[in-house]
Amino acid sequence: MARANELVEEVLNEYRDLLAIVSEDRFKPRAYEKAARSIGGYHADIGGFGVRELQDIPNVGKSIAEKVHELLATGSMQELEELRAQVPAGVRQLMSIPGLGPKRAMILYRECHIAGVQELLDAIHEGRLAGVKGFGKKTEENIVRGVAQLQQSGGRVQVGVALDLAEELLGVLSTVPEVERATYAGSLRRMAETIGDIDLLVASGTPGPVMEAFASNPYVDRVMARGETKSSIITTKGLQVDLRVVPPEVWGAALQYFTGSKAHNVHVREIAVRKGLKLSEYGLFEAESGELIVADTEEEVYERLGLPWIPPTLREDRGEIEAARDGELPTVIELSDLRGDLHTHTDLTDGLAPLEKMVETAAGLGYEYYAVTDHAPNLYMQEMTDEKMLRQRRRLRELAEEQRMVLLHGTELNIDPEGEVDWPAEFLEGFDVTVASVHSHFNQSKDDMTRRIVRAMENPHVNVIGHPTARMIGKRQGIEFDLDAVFEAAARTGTALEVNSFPDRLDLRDEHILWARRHGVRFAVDTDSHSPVHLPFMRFGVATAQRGWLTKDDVINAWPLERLRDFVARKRAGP
Ligand code: DGT
Ligand code: CA
Ligand code: CA
Ligand code: ZN
Repeated sequence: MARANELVEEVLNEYRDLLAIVSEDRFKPRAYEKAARSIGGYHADIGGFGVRELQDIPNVGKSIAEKVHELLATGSMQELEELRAQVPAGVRQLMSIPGLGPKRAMILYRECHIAGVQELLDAIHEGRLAGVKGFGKKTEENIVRGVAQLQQSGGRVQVGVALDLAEELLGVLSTVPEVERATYAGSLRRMAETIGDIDLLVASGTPGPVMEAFASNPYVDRVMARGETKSSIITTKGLQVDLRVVPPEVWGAALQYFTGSKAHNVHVREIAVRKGLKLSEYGLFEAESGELIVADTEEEVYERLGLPWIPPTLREDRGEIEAARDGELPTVIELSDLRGDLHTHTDLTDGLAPLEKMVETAAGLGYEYYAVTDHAPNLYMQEMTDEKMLRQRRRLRELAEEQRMVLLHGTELNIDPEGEVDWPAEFLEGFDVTVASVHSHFNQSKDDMTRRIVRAMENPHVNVIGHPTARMIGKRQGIEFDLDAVFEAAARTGTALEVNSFPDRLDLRDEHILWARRHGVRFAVDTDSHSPVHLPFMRFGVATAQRGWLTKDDVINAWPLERLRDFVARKRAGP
């Protein structure tokens, strides 16, 4: 089962939202938000925790600990139930529209009786918001745009959410004795950034008990369709899951078919047709005679078509089939190629765990080096100072002596509207490596934004541009700049572009990576961890890098330490 932490985080966030809607107190909702985040990022499962232990978690005081304990013990929270009774669910939904806060949501409900996204759109179109305090023309336009953004995500979920659920479901299915093999296919196996539905594939000679277990698993909200070898359910979180059961001897063909993408499959099938063959989920057949040729493994299917096996993350018909045919498929980077993480935080700024805990967890992942990159002073709420940074550096150097892993002292700088960063060269000199990111002024013109980022990359002490487009999947579109100009400058200045592994960022995204790669850009696949539980997010960054066709040679943190240090030193030395 999933950790209690995630459930509690979700419930506290709901409580926070409802509080923000009904109460004038600005600090209380903020306290719940912080507690939710700390609990979500806490390294241990809080399932069996008492009030005392809960209070050991950062940002969790006595009163919140008691509420969480009530939730863990009884499955609900009295005060949350009371708020739910006061505020219809649709009002909270209004808050999720980018640009519409809790106060406006409450005004809409109290004064216009609007309690849902569609009702709000109708009211805008009918001009019913004219004259309502706080809803000018400009606000209305922002709302309409925000709703469009929300609907674009169209019920798709982040890959991380889908992967957790798929693994839980495979756990359930693996307990059925009749199951010989089970895996996920579809967009999840291709590790697309968002997932429409989960496709599970099972090999079994006796589908009956498999279907039974699937239809009655604890995550089912309703069963949409149930057949002998095909079923679909909707889970309690609203996500659809399709299951197909196939005979073990056609596993490879079925896996190939259900992994997709559709475009990739169409192209592969054309190749089959040209060879006088027919490819389906049941195998590769002689077209004339209908005789089965292969079905056992994906490798055999591809081989018989004259192709090497193609990694699922590449199967988007973006040239991978031609490359495979010509023997030019890249050897894409693997998780095991990563030697370190170059973008991580501690509780010195907005991280949730102390330096020691982060380092210990990273060392457990087998890294050769690890950079700590807490926020620099211009992100004011983090209250960073030179002294704090230097004190952290001393502590890090001490810790390094007890480690086999090399510890690098870095920072995440803020790129200001002109492209300058926090500290002068003399101070930046003291860091082993730096990340620089856009954290403010997201609405500059495209030209200004391009100049801003290029200027930051021209700084000899900036090594990695963090989450380059600053998008938040399903929430924020991301900044716009001239891609060619920025990618060209990255290659020219010896600045790596980040592939941020956080599942709600995945930034750069796959298409941008493909594009940047053609300019000869180097990349850093980093987690931007704010807690030890974020460190394993590296798998999402690696998958995104694969989808952008990166090899380990393209990625600076897959390099040996000496080569990485040389990358930093060369830029500092100048042309
Ligand atoms: P999603 O669910 O929107 O994130 O994307 P997919 O790729 O998982 O799409 P889905 O769930 O509709 O289908 C799963 C795979 O099954 C798809 O990638 C390829 C295969 N498939 C489904 N329908 C067709 C079809 O009509 N033709 C072909 N060639 N393949 C199909
Ligand atoms: Ca799917
Ligand atoms: Ca599907
Ligand atoms: Zn960061």
